[in-house]
Amino acid sequence: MTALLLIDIQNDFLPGGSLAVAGGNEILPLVNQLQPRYELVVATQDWHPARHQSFASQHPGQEVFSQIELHGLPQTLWPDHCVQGTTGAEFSAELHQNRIEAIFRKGTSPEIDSYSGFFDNGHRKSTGLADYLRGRGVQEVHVCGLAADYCVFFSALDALQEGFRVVFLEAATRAISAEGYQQARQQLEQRGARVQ
Ligand code: VGL
Ligand code: ZN
Repeated sequence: MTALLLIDIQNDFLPGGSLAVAGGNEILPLVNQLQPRYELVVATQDWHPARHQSFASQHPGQEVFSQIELHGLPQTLWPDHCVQGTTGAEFSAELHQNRIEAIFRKGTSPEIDSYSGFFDNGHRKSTGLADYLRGRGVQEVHVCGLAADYCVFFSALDALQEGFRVVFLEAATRAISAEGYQQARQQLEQRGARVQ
């Protein structure tokens, strides 16, 4: 069976949010239209503690979007976003949520970022998503949401590595960087994902 994964469709990634992805709101009608076509719909939610180390605000003297090394991993420093319990962390009010059977939260450990819905960026801790999908008999996942070049990309990459067939629903994502997205798309296709 095939599951639809809704990646991080949260207010902070939508226009008006603190880490807004240009045109992010444009995916909502399509995402809502797609949901009834799948037997299983699962969502991920970026869910950071207030002083998460991926926030530039936690590194005095460092600028937003600059790159540092954090505990041995490359880390982009983001504006504060998707802080647990805030409006920015909530799913868009426009997103139909009635068909979402499970929500996997990520980015909850303050010292490590988590772009993928499956693992943190160091592949140290699993969210349980892969086992959940296997338990539901899922063999193929279709991914959409925000942002195409970060969380949707890394979720798709991990899904491939976990042995799922992967379809990247291009029209139902938007990217932070166009160049970043071209690279991501190429890598996904090289590793066997279908882009449609
Ligand atoms: C994301 C940057 C930081 C995303 C999450 O959902 O793509 N990007 N945290
Ligand atoms: Zn984040």
